[in-house]
Amino acid sequence: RTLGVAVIGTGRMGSDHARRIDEVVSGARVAAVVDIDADRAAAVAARIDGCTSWTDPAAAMAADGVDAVLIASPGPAHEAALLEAFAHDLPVLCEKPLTPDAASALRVLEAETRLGHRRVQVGFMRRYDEEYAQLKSLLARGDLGRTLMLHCVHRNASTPPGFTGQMMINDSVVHEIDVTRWLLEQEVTAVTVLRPAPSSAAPEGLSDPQLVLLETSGGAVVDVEIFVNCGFGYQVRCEAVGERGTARVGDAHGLCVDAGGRWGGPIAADFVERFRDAYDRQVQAWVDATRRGEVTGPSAWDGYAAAAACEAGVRAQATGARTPVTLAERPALYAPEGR
Ligand code: ISE
Repeated sequence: RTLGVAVIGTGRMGSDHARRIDEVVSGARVAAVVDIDADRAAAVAARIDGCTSWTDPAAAMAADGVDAVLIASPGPAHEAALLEAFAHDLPVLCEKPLTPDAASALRVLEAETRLGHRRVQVGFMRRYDEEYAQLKSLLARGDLGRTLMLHCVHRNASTPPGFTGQMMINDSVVHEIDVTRWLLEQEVTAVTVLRPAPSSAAPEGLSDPQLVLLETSGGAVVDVEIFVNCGFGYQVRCEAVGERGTARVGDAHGLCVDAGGRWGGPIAADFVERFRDAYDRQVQAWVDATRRGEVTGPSAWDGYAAAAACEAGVRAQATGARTPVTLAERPALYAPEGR
């Protein structure tokens, strides 16, 4: 039967996901939307047939026709919504970050472990990007030998008001942390952050760009340029350096025009544009698995491990020191094949 989804949070990602479920994804409908801003929720609901609007996530989850929950509220609101979804034993797609710190992510992990079965897929959508999926298969086949390093670039044209240095780690670099864990099938063991003199275009008080170095349990090293006010567009690149060759994703492969003594092509404006297909595939995969009674994709363990690495990253930002990552023991529920 068609899956009735409650979308929690109708900001940028929540309203885009509601549109996606309504117009793109098959097998699901938006049964309810929730926002602390009642007018904003009502405006989204008004565009969707049979959709109700709420200000309280718990009330929406208990409403008729709600079979599953998509959480797209700000990170600090995720823990309460996840625990409420567990209380109703509802399947959840939770936008990243799972929660903003390791202790709260661990509480979510423990609550899901008490349920005894997986309920959460975390919104690490790069795993559903066509190019990243190809890179993952290539590395898994072993053609390039062992992966020694990843060089990553993560640039946003600009940041919304209130975007902080901590968010550069928790909301932005969290993607490279997940990509590193997923591609290499290793944990992040230490984080170091270097900060060049900030760009004069950086908002007051934001040290932008930064260079984040990740070390992994298998001895790989990953560098991430995070530059969230680069001004010229959205770029995400990743080059894997193996023992026998390298492989790279994220070069713009759109239309390339040679004319007037120049060559070049367009640059995506933002992540909604760059990762549109990945978001579509991610939500469709969640709906399909949920209708089969399964939970697949990035797990609460992946969300927790990323949160622990982010927490070390935020500390490294503040101290300038190389900061080790400590992880709790991995419960049997999260066997590695979930990757
Ligand atoms: C945002 O929350 C995302 O998830 C984007 O992928 C990232 O590029 C951006 O920096 C974050 O703020």
